[in-house]
Amino acid sequence: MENLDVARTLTELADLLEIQGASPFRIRAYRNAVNTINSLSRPLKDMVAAGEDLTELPGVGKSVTKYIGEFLTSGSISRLEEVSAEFPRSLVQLMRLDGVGPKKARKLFEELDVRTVDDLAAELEAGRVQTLDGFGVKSAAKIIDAIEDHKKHTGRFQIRETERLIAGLLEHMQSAPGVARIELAGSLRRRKETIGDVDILAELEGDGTPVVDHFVSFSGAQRVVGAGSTKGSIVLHSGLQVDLRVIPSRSFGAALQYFSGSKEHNVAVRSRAVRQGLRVNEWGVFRVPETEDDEPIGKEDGERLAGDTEQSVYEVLGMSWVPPELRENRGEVEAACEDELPELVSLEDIRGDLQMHSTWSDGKASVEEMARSCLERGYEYFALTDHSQAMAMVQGLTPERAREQWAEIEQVQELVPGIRILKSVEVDILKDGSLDMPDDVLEQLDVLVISVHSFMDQNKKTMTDRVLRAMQHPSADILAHPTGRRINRREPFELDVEAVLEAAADLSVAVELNANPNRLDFSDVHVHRAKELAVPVVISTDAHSLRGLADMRFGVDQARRGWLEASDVLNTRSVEEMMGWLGRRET
Ligand code: DGT
Ligand code: CA
Ligand code: CA
Ligand code: ZN
Repeated sequence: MENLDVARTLTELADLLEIQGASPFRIRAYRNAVNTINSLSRPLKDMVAAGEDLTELPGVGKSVTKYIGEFLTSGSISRLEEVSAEFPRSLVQLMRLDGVGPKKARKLFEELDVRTVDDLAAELEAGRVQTLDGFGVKSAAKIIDAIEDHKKHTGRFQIRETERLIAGLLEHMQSAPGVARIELAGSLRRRKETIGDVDILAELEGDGTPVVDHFVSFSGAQRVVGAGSTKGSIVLHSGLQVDLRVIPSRSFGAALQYFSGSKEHNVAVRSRAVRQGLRVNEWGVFRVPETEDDEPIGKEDGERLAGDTEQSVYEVLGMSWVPPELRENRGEVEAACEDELPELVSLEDIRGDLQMHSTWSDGKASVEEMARSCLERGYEYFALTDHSQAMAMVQGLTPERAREQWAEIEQVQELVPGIRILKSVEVDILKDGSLDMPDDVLEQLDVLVISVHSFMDQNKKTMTDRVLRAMQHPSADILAHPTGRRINRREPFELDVEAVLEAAADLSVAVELNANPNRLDFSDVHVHRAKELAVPVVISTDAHSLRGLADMRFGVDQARRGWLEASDVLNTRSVEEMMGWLGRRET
């Protein structure tokens, strides 16, 4: 059992209790415990085995400790079984749909016997949902959209989720017999925002059976899909599939190249090879042998030219080594042939973080804690961007509270002189494109971040006009999470991205690549276009806790997928250069 399985199950319990209408305090307690579990660096099962007292963990009480114990030994929680006798577990999926939530999920279940998302789709189609108290045509339309989104995404896992889900397996594979090394391939190596399945390669000469046996014996495997002498496949409890291939050293580079994909990249590489009289496969690069008749060619027939390393594979084809993030057949094959690949931005290039929240709005840490944590990360500056007052449910800043916060920032700046704290607000772009803060406050900010959080169902023209109007504000610096998408949860809102990027270039407004792996907004394709239009991109974590600051690497990965170099990313600049850019509109 992985910690993530425990967290998932406790979340399910909290969700079902919410549907049942249990005490909000209890539900909150379970969710707090889930947060703690998600940030643990050690497996709970090891902690329990070592006799540690889990109630000493923040947010973990007696009952949660009991549930964890039950789950680790039996794979289920009796309390969850009880509640699910009353409300089926499938209602959890239902309540997570945009526009549904716990109360409506319960109502749908009690009045229409809706148990699953499919049931709900059928009832909507039949027009029965629309007639329920508190639903109506408009909310039905919203739910229909949400179901569509939900269907599109089932089966793909967020990249962070994937990393967490396979952490235990990778550790398990460290003790596989005779393995020289383990590498990740596939979409995970290319750092795609979502992952279909995980591909793992193990380097080994000789018989791979013991390695595959070790792999399929992993305790987190729910079932074994297949097991042979050179490959195996398992499905984890979460439903995530993992494919293992065992590869001899002479072919390891070729296999890594092949299984890293993408398929489109590989096709382009291979057709280039064919024109050179060469053959590339997962075993190596070979000169195509002259054959009599139509004799079939074996996998490793012909003179072996390369294959032990990836570099050797690309080199023999006359190409530079291509960073995995670029392997999508978006021009990287041609660029690699001309030795014109970009020098991609890296995490070490980042010198500041320009979006984060503190306890002044919906963040969990104080200004001082955020400052010290950013300093520890080696940053030269950061912007504190609590929400504005339109976000009432998270205590968004009124003008008065913004000023109070500045006083605190000045105090913290004295306590933590090693890092420059930029005064900022993530100001809501209101329905009509005006900004949720008076100009006299906006003018005094060091940096102004603007973003849409409401009325996301506007049509494309209305939304685009709204965003363009906001960008025209003379204080606007950064357009944050520009499309509002939530990966696997909410589609981007309707927006003319091209028009927004052109305006950004004209108005000298930067666009954000929100590094939170739930968002990654702008996407790789969008930031690539930003680069073409010379629009500066800011990679920001939008952290709501100290831990959230660590999300920067996901943003950098996405930026690399968008071909960005350090010079394309605003927050690779030094504090002096950044202050210069922020003063760009002053004479
Ligand atoms: P995913 O799993 O949907 O997130 O995406 P990938 O790229 O990991 O795809 P996957 O797991 O089906 O295959 C891993 C890599 O193996 C893929 O990126 C390229 C290579 N590959 C698999 N099947 C084929 C194929 O039919 N033709 C070619 N050229 N390459 C393939
Ligand atoms: Ca894959
Ligand atoms: Ca695969
Ligand atoms: Zn936001």
